[in-house]
Parts: sequence; structure tokens; C-alpha cells
Amino acid sequence: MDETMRVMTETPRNAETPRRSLQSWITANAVFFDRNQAEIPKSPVDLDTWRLAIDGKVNTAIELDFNTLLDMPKAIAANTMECSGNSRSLLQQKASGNPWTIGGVGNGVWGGVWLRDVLNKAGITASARHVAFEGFDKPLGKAQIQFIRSIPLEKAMSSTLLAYEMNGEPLPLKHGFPLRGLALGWTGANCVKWLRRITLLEHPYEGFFMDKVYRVFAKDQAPETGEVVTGLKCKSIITQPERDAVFLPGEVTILGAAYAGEQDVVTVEVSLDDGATWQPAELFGPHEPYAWRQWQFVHSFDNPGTYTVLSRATDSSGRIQPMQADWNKLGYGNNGVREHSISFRIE
Ligand SMILES: Nc1nc2c(c(=O)[nH]1)N[C@H]1C(S)=C(S)[C@@H](COP(=O)(O)O)O[C@H]1N2
Ligand SMILES: [Mo]
Repeated sequence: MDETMRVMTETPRNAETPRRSLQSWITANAVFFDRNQAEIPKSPVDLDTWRLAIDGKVNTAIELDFNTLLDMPKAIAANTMECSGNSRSLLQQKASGNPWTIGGVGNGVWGGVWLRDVLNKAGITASARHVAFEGFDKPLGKAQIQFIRSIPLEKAMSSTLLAYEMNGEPLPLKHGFPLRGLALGWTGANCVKWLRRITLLEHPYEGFFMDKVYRVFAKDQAPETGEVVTGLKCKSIITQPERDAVFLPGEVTILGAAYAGEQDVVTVEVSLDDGATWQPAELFGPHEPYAWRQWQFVHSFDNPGTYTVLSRATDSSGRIQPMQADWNKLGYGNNGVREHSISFRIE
């Protein structure tokens, strides 16, 4: 896997996974997308001195060391993580932010402990409603705002992992060593890296990364009144061919991935006539909750010309990928069918 990542900014580091590397069910750690608001720690924190604080609306505030986490029952979960702004640059109407194409997403098998097991050690009080995660990465701006995000207690107790392992390796430095939150099926912003503190609150955490960003709002709307970005939408992407590829007449294998966050992908269909008719693609490969499905569609293209492929996923809650994505000011959640089409030539 010597495919290089497409770097959008180096400080902070924002880079996307190349299309080819999205073909495997597991996205290799070396090319897994990077999304940062702050500076990645220069070296791994010393595990002998690192502590995770659990405080706020708990019966007893506690600090856990790394060995205590390792001694707890290990949980393993697959999860496709996508940045809220993935595919932003493919929107018909431009939106500001990192110009992701399709590579702000990846699938991993993550090892760690369930957040509920950790919270239960401290004891959850009756008034607790939200769980805030604080990373220790060094803020870049003058305002020095630490990356802190909260999620509802229900999500924290049902399906949130604290991951110390990524695809069978210790969590890599740039992905949050030694520990990150992973709200399964939710966007990356809900998965805080370099954890040092988890605080139980009566209300959602208030701060820049909760109120000004990761919300869906219109041009003239106040950001804090927009809906918070949580679960992934229903979406399919095409991972082969590359855009504008050229083939000889004959069979072409169209490959892709499809994901739907907390829902299961049930079908992927392909259209070669701009959505007039759809044909089923074949789903293959591992099938795990919260993880994407791989799909393929093999077809003979016997006549020279330019062909455009559209793909459309449907999930277990009945959501169908829309022909065009809804626009919002920060360009979040682009899952439009047309925006993700691929054209190639037969010569
Ligand atoms: N501490 C910390 N956690 C963070 C961020 C960050 O800047 N700092 N970025 C978030 C965002 S927006 C995303 S999409 C994911 C990206 O995770 P990755 O770099 O491991 O792919 O981490 C999230 N967790
Ligand atoms: Mo993100």
C-alpha cells in the first residue's frame, strides 16, 4: 500500500485517503485519513504518567491509569468513521472548510473498553445527561480552545468505545494515542482523540467545538441553533474506476463501499442512464454493525464512448441516498448520488 495521502493542510494536519485505499474493508492505519483542529502531539505521552480523569456528575471522581484499562474486559468493534465535512468539495454549491473529496472516511476494527464500564466505576448520578470528552492536543489559535465535545448519556452507555487499539496495533500517535472516544456510527467529531478527561454534565457541553461548528445551519442562521451532527447518513462511494479512466471495450468492474452509521446498508444500486433505471450491485465482504459494506457491479461496455456511473444505497431504516445532498453553510453530510458519480471512457 504505497498510495500517498492527499494532504490539504500540514498545520494542522488534514489529509485524505486515496480512492484505491478505500477498496479494502479495513482501511490501513498508514493511509487512514487525518483530521485535526490542533497540533498532533510531537511524541507519544508517557504511559506511566498518563491518567484518564472521570469527573462531574459522578458519585466519585476517579483517575484511571493505562494498566487499569488494559486489565478491564476488552471490547472489539468494527466502525466506519467519517469526517462531518467529507465530500464537501464535491457539493454543487461551494462551502468553506477542508476540500475533502471522498477520502475523509475509513473503516477500522478497534479494540478497547466500553465507555459504560469506565463510567460505572465512577458511578453515574441521576442528574447526568451528557458526557464530555477532552483531548490534550495543543490548540493552534490565539484563543487556545481545547478540543472538547459531548454526546448524550444514552449514546455513551449503549455504543461508545474507548479505543486503545486500531486494526490490531496500538492506537497510532496521529489517531489519538493512547486513547480515543469512538461513538460508533457517528461522525469523527464525536470521537475525541488524545483523551485526558471525561466529564458527566447535566447539559450538552458549551464551547466553540459544540456551538459554532459540527452543526447544520443555513446561511443566515445562528450556528448554535443548528442541529448537531451525530450519526452518519446513508451513502455509497465508488472506489473503482478512477475518474476519467480509459478502458478497451469489454467488462469493467465497478467497485465501491456503502455505509449508514447506526443503520445497516441493505442495497446498493447502480445507474448508467443518469438515474432513469437502476440495477442491483452485489454486496460482498464482512458484514458488521457500524461498518461499511463493499459492493461491486460488473458490466460489459462494448461501444466506445463516455459513461457515467451513479450508485445509490438504501439502509435498514428506509433511508435512500438522495440524488443531490442538502446544502448547509459548513458543507456537512454530502451524501448526494450525483456528487459522487464517476465518468470513464471506452476507446
Ligand atoms: N483531540 C481531538 N480529537 C479529535 C479532533 C481534534 O482535532 N482533536 N478532530 C475530530 C474530527 S473533526 C475528526 S473527523 C476525527 C478524525 O480522526 P482521525 O484523524 O483519527 O481520522 O477526530 C476527531 N477528534
Ligand atoms: Mo471531522
